[in-house]
Amino acid sequence: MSEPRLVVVSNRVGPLDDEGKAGGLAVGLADALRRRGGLWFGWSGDADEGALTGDIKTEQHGTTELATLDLTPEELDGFYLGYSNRSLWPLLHYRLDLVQFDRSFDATYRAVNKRFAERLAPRLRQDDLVWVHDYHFFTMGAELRQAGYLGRLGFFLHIPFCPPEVFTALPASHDLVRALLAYDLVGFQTETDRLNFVAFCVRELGGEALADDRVRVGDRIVRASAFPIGIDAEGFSRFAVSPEAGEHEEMLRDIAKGRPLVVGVDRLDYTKGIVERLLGFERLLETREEMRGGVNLLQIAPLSRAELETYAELRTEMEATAGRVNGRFASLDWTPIQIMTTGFTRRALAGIYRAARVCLVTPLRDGMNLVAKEYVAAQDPGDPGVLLLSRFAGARAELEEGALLVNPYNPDNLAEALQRALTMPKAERIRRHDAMRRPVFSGTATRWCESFLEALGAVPPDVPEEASAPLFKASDRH
Ligand code: GDG
Repeated sequence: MSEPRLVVVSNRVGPLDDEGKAGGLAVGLADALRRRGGLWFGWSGDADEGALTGDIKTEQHGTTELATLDLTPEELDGFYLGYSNRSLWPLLHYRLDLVQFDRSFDATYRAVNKRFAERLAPRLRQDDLVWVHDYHFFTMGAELRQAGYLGRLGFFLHIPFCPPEVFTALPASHDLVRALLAYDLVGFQTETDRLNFVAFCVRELGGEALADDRVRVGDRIVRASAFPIGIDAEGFSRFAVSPEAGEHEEMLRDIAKGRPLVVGVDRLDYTKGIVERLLGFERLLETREEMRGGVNLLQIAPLSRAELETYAELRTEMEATAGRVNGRFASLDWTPIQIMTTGFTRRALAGIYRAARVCLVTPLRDGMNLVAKEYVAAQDPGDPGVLLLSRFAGARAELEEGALLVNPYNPDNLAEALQRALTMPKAERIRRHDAMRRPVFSGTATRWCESFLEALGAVPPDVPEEASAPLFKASDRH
């Protein structure tokens, strides 16, 4: 029997190639779709007044179809910038201080989930595997059920799931988790996130934790498991020895004039702890005179969500902090911190990682953090660099044996770990890198997809055998 068709739903769709400047989610998913084909459905990235009556835009790439819808300008504000990124994103990253609630955001979020589900449903077959991604689409599964889809439905949350004590601050918290229970399988990055979700079901909804990762709420039984996302480690390590990577590596080594390079690579986001890491670097220079003039920090921070005030403020704060530290410590032939807000190709990025003696991955909270894994994959195993990793990154669960774990809120701890990394003997660097290579090269993006889809495929379909025809005969052009 042939494999069931894979249908992926995520806010942004594509790119399918691995060369783009896409964020973590696209990097992982593109791989699965390139391999097995299917349908990838989501937002086009465009806002248009006529979106409510507009056609689905489709593009065929080999065996994969990309299908997208526009948002209206009001939906862009309420669904994407509003509920998704002003309410859910900070909340799930434990940042109650930054959360904004607005009843209109909430209504628009649900309306977009419903509209997208109603447009997708006619294209579904009952034997598909439908895999919905991330916090933009918590209620999509329940809406697909409403629209008549009975087949297998999975959901994966790429960002953390905060403890119930934090999540209940959201006025609609109960409704959102109940909506999640419409999925057959709910996946998280780590065991911590999974347990937070289960605790919500038990304490807030009167549910019960069952064996085999299952949870029961009323008459619904759902499986909730951790599936840590990975990268295409072999592919990325090949990028690191490509000519383009080599040029970047060489250029950085020339500029550094023998000084070790410390690198940070993050979308400019307050969850990534960029300012905190600059303060840790400042503390290093402040307290260890011998480091002055002897180390360079390169922070690559491509802009994201620039329409939101908090992100614009963060950019100002990052630049001001770097400027202040540079003003304080620079000499005629040395500038301690270099900030870049433009992105690089993935090959160039791999070369930059390889040139760096230390990589700073210091999020205040992060679902996984793929940069940590990319850095490991890009190293020369015979002379690798050191990963400084936040204890609050999901990647900690797999990499803590080899990384130097840090508390990003504590500049003294960052400075101490930086000094240790910069002076670490080669044998220890090799041993630590080796301990991280194993999980990075075995827990790949492909493995992540396979294990999620295997678990989803194991859910008994709720549909009769013959029901593999489209759900509705009507065309979806309405
Ligand atoms: C979410 C979760 C989870 C960065 N700068 C450039 C560039 N990047 C790429 C990195 C990496 C990706 O962006 C960032 O991935 P992360 O995992 O670090 O973070 P988020 O974007 O916040 O992703 C996260 C992820 O989803 C997957 O589930 O790990 O916790 O927050 O791949 O390399 N890529 C290029 N140029 C750049 O300048 N080409």
